Amino acid sequence: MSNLLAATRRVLLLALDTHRHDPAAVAALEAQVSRLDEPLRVAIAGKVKAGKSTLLNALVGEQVAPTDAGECTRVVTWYRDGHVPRIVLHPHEGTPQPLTVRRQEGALVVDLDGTPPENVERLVVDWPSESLRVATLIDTPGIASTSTAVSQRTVAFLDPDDETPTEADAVVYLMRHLHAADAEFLESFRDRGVARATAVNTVAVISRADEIGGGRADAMFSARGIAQRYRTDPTVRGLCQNVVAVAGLLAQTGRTLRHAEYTALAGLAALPREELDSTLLSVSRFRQAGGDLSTEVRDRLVRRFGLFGVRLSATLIRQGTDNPDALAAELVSRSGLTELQTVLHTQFTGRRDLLKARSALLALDGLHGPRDGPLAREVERILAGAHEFAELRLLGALRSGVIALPRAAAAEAERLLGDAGAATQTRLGLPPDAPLPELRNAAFEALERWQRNAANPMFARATTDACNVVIRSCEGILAELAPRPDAARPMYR
Ligand SMILES: Nc1nc2c(ncn2[C@@H]2O[C@H](COP(=O)(O)OP(=O)(O)OP(=O)(O)O)[C@@H](O)[C@H]2O)c(=O)[nH]1
Ligand SMILES: [Mg+2]
Repeated sequence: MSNLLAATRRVLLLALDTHRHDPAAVAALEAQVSRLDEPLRVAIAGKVKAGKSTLLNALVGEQVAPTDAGECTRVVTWYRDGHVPRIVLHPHEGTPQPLTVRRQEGALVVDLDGTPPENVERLVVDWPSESLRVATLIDTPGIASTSTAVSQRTVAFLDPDDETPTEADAVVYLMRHLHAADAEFLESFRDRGVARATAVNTVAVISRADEIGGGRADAMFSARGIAQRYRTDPTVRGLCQNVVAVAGLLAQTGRTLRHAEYTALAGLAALPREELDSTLLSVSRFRQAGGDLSTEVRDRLVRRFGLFGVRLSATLIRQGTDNPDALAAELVSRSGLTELQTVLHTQFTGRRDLLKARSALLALDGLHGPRDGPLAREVERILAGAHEFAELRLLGALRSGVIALPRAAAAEAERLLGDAGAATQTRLGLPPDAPLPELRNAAFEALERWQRNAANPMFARATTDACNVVIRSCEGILAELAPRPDAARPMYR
């Protein structure tokens, strides 16, 4: 376990002792202690029908989240790794109750068993899944919906301004385009506590990317271009860590492709090209087209692949993708899912301990108690002492433009602070297999460069302070790369 997590656990135990006469506080603190050992909690948020549940399914690789209109899309649902499939409904009041686990056409069916959605605090789905072992995923109801009560449930769940501390350690925020409401929403869950004004725990996704530009063949290319633009946009940079374009439907279907679907698509691919192109101009044309496939099969294909996905699959099969596995892999690779997984890995799971510690300290911060007692001092000591938090704060400041550095220097600072990933090689901008001497050299050069920056008399005080944080990161990297004097000694005696 990292030092930071160990320190966080100590301070939670100290808090437990301080609040031992307050049962509510004890329960809240005990939950925080066990949360430290759990997988990271990642919430999927965004507007109604942004494609949240579909993307969640794509990440899990199974259809566990209901994606059509239905009451279950209106409650917060947790998906955790578990030995046996199980669904438990947690009402706002009363005891949790198990629900029946049922599958229909390969998709999990969730039935609230008569409980009105507004009475449900959350659903917890346990599902055996490799993907969920790394992170628990939380599907949230759409925001800015016509039903404001539903929006409020999501905002209440995510917004640290609320009385309750944040339940999620990180957020994937989906948007189809950058509407004003999206920007407002991102603003609304900017940090107010530990890492003020950073968007360290948010990744944005341009969702349903295949629909961009009316679903033309180059939709994904355009979507990647838009993501790239957002990534460098100063406002967006201040709100989230990264922006990725993903066609969740392609990814979900790719990961759950069935043999019969491949066969149907292969049949379409065998049609004369002009005939196929013309039937695929619109959903209604495609539904009404003659040929071997029934309307029902065509409907299912459109639902599962989207028009873009049907077109793409037929093209791929024509170009030689001659089996279901190859088609599935191709769909996933074109969907942008792999890119998102990489980003989630470097930005979230790679920073697990830091994000966990941050959530726990936020929760402690929310507990009412003396601000100057030993507990408050201990929290302060961790916040001020842990260099990871200094890095986080500076990243936030750099991203939001509060600290002015020349462009190239700012980019290097962000990299050294671990913006693109905390691994030493990534921080130094070198490939993962770079040899040790090269890594050391690069680290020394970076250190010297930032020492010179720190001595620059033209820089404002805040900028010089920022340089000192980067220097500290360089020193950390060098310490990491130094031969350890005690390396030969056994770890335990
Ligand atoms: N073409 C296309 N359609 C998509 C994509 N993702 C989702 N959809 C469709 O959009 C509709 C809504 O998808 P969901 O995944 O249920 O969206 P959601 O954000 O969970 O919706 P709510 O929970 O009701 O707010 C469904 O009909 C999906 O099939 C995508 O990447 N491409
Ligand atoms: Mg949904």
